[in-house]
Order: sequence, then structure tokens, then C-alpha cells
Amino acid sequence: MRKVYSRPRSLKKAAFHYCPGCGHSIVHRLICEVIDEMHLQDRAIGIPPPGCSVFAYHYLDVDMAESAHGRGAAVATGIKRAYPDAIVFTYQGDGDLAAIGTAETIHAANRGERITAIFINNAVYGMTGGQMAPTTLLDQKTTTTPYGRDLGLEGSPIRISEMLALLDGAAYIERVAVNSPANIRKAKKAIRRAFQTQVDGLGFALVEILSPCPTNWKMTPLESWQWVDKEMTRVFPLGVIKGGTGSEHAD
Ligand SMILES: Cc1ncc(C[n+]2csc(CCOP(=O)(O)OP(=O)(O)O)c2C)c(N)n1
Ligand code: SF4
Repeated sequence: MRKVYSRPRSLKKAAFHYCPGCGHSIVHRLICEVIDEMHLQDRAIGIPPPGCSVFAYHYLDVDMAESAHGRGAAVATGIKRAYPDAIVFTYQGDGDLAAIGTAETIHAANRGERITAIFINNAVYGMTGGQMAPTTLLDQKTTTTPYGRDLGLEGSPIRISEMLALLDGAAYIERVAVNSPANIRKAKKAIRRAFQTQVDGLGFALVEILSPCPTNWKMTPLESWQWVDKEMTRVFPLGVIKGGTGSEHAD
């Protein structure tokens, strides 16, 4: 019998604490597969965030250094500058990267820091109970927008990837989703390109991943996967936003 799947070497044998249907666990596995395939386990240093993935170091078998909420890009900058041969990545939610850490993220991208950001957009603050995030869609109900996000009161969702792409230091930015087998395959390629961008020393790389949060969206896992397609991708279109023309495209 042909073996088609096994646990990546860099994914620890620990049961995930994530809710059924959550995108975090899928993204963890994809990162580990890429780290294995690119032989980066001994060089990779991850920066997990506060948020639902706060315990990412329980799962990824690479060196990890926790950061305060929003400070991932700043911590990654310091580590990368101290250890230029390390492959340094942040793992951040949308409340983290696009709200509390807006300044750190923009300036790290602008400086062209040779780091990789894995940006989980689940349209809410997940861990703290589903408050509005910068990425919350208009009319989306959250615990802090119980009647739906109102344009006049809360503004529109921030497309932080498109904003970052305007900065000269940003080398590669792509938006993907983990809501179907085909999209999961594309997400893995994007994560690989983002790591390769760093290996090639090209500048700041970011993969935005539309990621279901069935618990706070109050949906079944299946409904949440469908909501990503029907609603999220209308506001956050999938695809390469910047870069991706060099060896980082190699599969
Ligand atoms: C400076 C600071 N402010 C607020 C918090 C509380 N806090 C912890 S996790 C979290 C929300 C996380 O949401 P997000 O970053 O979108 O990640 P998710 O849980 O959705 O994966 C907040 C507000 C904190 N830890 N530190
Ligand atoms: S609350 Fe949402 S983001 Fe957090 S583990 Fe559950 S499904 Fe995932």
C-alpha cells in the first residue's frame, strides 16, 4: 500500500486544543510540512502570538519565542538581526497583526526585514470571545458589534495585505484560504514561497490566510468553510498581491 500522508517531522505528537473546523490546526500542519520539505527545522525560529494559537510552541517542533500581542514583527526583527542565518517567522491573528501590532507590522515591512509573517485572518478576535477585528466584514455580528459592523461607526474592513504591498520593503504578499482541499494546497505553496523569499534574502514576506472560526461565527464547520467562499473572499480576494516571481515560485 502506498503511504500518502504522515505526520510532519516538525509537528509534535500532541493533540490540538483548537475547536473542530478551526483553520489554525490546518495552518500549523502546512507550516510543518514546508519546514520539513525545505529542511529548515534546525534554522527556523517561530514567534507565536497571544490569541487562540498562543500554545503554537506545544505543536511546532522548532525554536519558538513568544511575543506580546502585536509585537511579533518587532521580536522577529531582533531575532533575525541577531541570528541572520535563522529563518524567522511570526504567526499572528488579525487582532494581533492588523490592530494591536499595526505599527510594528508596517514598519517591519517598510524596512524590508527579512522575516516571514503567517497572518491568520478569521475576521474576529477569536480567543477573547469574538470581538470585532479590523478585518470584520460590514454587517458581520460580533460580540462588540451585536447589530453588525456599521460603516459609519466602525469603518470598513482593513485590507492590510494590499496596504503592505505598497511598501518598497515588502517582497512577497499573497492571500490564500484554508477552507477546501484545493485552497489548502494553494496555501501550502504560498507558505513555501514566503519562506523561500526569506531564504533568498529578498525582503519582508507575508501570507494572509482566510481561516474559519466556527465557534465565534456561530456556524458549523461546514457553514464556516462556505462563509469563507461566499462572504470573506468578496472583501479579501485570493491571489498574489505582490512579488512571487523569483525562485520562491519553485514547488
Ligand atoms: C497588549 C494586549 N492587549 C490585549 C490582550 C488580550 N488578548 C489576548 S488574545 C486577544 C485576541 C486575539 O485575537 P487575534 O489576534 O485575532 O487571534 P485569534 O485568537 O483570533 O487567533 C486579545 C485581545 C493582550 N494579550 N495583550
Ligand atoms: S475560537 Fe475560533 S480561532 Fe479560536 S480555536 Fe476556536 S475556532 Fe479556532
